[in-house]
Order: sequence, then structure tokens, then C-alpha cells
Amino acid sequence: MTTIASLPYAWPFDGDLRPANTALVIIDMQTDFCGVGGYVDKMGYDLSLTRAPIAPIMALLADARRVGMHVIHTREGHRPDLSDLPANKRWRSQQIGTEGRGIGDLGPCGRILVRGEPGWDIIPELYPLSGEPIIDKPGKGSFCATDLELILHTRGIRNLILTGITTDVCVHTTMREANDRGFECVMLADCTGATDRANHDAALKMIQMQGGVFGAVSDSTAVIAALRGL
Ligand code: C5J
Repeated sequence: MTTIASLPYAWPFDGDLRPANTALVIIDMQTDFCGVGGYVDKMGYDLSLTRAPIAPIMALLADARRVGMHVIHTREGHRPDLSDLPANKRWRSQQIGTEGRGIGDLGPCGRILVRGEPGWDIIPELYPLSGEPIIDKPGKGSFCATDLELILHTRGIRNLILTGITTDVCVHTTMREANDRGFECVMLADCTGATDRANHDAALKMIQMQGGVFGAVSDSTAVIAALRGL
């Protein structure tokens, strides 16, 4: 029986935590969400909030790789011809920030959230190693229009440790999608960040209602302690 200290229950629910059946999922740690000149910066939000998880994820990632746990990365982004960018998503993104520029438009880090552009890619500190799947997704959830579910089933993964940005948008959407598909999820408070501190806190609180309505909440210290005991 191996669990990590978490709320509102010790995770995973059945104590079956092994590197072979568990994935560290690192969501959207892209320059556009946490780098100078990226999308979040351009919208005027406090970058320190979305950069806060970088160091804790780096520490956890080193231990996950050491024990041979699955590591999966995601990137939000669109095709260069924007054929997978809904008009309403594009329009909304143009309503905030400078000069009406939104997703698909040119910013300091290239075209915002467009695949292949510098701002769209994962930051160097957390860059995937060869063999670690990268899920390129056009939406907020990591299961929508991707092969993530197939990869998880093929690898025998049923526990997901969720990290990345932003807590209340892409990480939460992914947790909800995964939970509805029967995956056992934990979100790590210090390895996630939002564009608003209160939204981060609220997103973590929501998970803990109803006995853990979407799973559990923990932090990198608890997971690293558990991995070192395996
Ligand atoms: C957003 C994300 N916030 N990765 N994307 O648009 O959370």
C-alpha cells in the first residue's frame, strides 16, 4: 500500500501507487503562459504567479524520472493556418491586452499560441526528454482532440499527478476530463499556478468537496517523499 499525503483523502484511493501505473502530467509550461513577452504577459497578468510552479515541478520531475515514472507534457496551440481555432476563442483573446492582438496574431515571441512559434514551446527548464510524450492540444482540456487517452491506456496508466498552468483553466479542465474517464487524479498546489491567486485557491478548494469530487490535492513535498519510499 503506497499513498501520498493529500486532501481530502490519502491518494490514490486504493493505495496502488507505482511508477508503472502513474504519470506525472505537466500541462502547458509554455513561454506563452509564463515567459516574458508571451500571451499571459501580453494580457497584463502577474507572471510571478504562473512562474511559481517552475522550481517545484523541476524538483519533482527529477525524482519522477529517477524512479522511472511516466512523464507526459502538453502544449496548447493551433495550426499555423488557424483551422483548429474557433472564431469565438480568437475573438475573446483579442478583447484583453494591447492593440487587440490575440491568439494567432504576432507578438514579441512570435504568433501567439501557434504551433512551431517560440512562445508556444515548452520552457527550457522543463523541456521534455526524448521518449516523454508531448500532447499537442487545441483546447483547454488535454483529452479533447488528442490521443492522450489512447496513450494512457496503452501504457497501463490509471493514476495522474497533475501539474502545470493554469490551475483554474487547462489543469482543471484536464482533471475533470480525466476524472470522468475513470482516471485517479491528484493536483499539486505548489506545482500549479493561475493568473489570479484567488482563482488558484478556489480551484484547489473545489476539488476537495464531496469527498474529493475530482480527486485530491497535495504538493510536491508529499509526492517526493512517497517516491523516495518506493
Ligand atoms: C489558458 C491554460 N489559460 N493553459 N490556458 O488559456 O490554462
